[in-house]
Amino acid sequence: MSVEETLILVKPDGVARGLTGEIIRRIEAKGYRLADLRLVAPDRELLAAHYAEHEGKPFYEPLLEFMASGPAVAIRAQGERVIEGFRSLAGTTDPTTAAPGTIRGDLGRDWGLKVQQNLVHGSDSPESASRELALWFA
Ligand code: RTP
Ligand code: MG
Repeated sequence: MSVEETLILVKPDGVARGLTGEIIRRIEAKGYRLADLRLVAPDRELLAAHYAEHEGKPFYEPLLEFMASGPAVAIRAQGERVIEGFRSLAGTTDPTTAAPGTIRGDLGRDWGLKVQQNLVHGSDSPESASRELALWFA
């Protein structure tokens, strides 16, 4: 058994579109446990720390602007191999190519949207998870 914790975010587009419940339903249906949950209006400092690995990339500024556009729901989720498992539930980064059955594949819209509007975030390693959980649940 490898019980892990991960940070899941329902990004501002997911909250604004009223998809928080549907996304949480999928997380719970998979059997993951919600250990903590909060609505957060992230400030620039939090977003810059969260996305430090992307600083300098062309999509960095639009990404921070989008993430500051409205509240996000931060979730501390627990489960066996939840880090990889949630990323698989989420689907590939770009919703236009994400597989059906995934959150981004089923719920992401394919016109008029930027890649960053992909509904959810999930930590990509145990190190990222502990770093990101400390930021969002400070
Ligand atoms: P996440 O970190 O949000 O779970 O998503 P990810 O691993 O699939 O994507 P990552 O490469 O870490 O990128 C972080 C977020 O930046 C936005 N992005 N925009 N080319 C672009 O315009 C572009 N590439 C990435 C997405 O919101 C992505 O989730
Ligand atoms: Mg990532």
